[in-house]
Amino acid sequence: MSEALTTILPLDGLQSLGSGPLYLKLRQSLEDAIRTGRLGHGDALPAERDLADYANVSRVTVRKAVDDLVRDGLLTRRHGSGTFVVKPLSRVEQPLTKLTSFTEDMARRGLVSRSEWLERGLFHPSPEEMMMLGLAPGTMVARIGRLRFGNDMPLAIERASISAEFLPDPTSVTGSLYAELEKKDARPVRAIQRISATNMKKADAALLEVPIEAAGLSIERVSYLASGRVVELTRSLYRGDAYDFVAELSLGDI
Ligand code: 16G
Repeated sequence: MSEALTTILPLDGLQSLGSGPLYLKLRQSLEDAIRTGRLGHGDALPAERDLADYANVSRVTVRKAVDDLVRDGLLTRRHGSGTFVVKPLSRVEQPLTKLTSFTEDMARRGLVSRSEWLERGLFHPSPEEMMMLGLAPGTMVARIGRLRFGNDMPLAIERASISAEFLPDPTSVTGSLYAELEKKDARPVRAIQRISATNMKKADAALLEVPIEAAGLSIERVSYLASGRVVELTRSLYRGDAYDFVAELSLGDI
């Protein structure tokens, strides 16, 4: 085993460390390495087999220790690439009074935004899309599904439906959806947003790199043009540990 690993994880004598299950001792050693910074945020954990050999424990023990740390949000498993130390997030404060786009929100905070595509194309609308977007029979709907990142941190899953009348070619959206709609004079000017609490299901948790059942914010945004027509129906799932939505209240007439 590399010398670096012995400095990062001084596991010698794990077996002789007091009583209690081995996996808890290994968990504790890994947690100490993370908390003291010997294992840095974003660092990859050694492969399960290497860790088992190194710590002289079974792979089942390693898996249990790692599972525990994944559940507690200190480690994250990325499909195909391994297990990593989670980077702590500084929470994003999002005012609820401005109709801004994700790209603008990130830029205002000095974060670089990017997206990974989950879905992008023209589809026959669902009955709900027909109703919400006020679509005439026979018209198509553009669907834009994205995993959205701020400084390479997955922050939200957004699935937008837009009438094909306003977005006939969804592949034209390469960056900001609102910038693309603006080009077509169809950027929304008003929106109603509904936010509710949720717990992440397995697939969403994996995309957002959080433990299953982690807290999330489920957001539905219905956006309107000045004419009153609905232009966008977007369902989003935001990481609960990354976002604070802030509303300003004032004393109005009772
Ligand atoms: C925001 C909106 C979303 C909109 C997107 C456009 C919320 C909850 N959602 O994320 O409805 O589609 O911005 O962003 O705020 P874009 O112009 O960067 O693609």
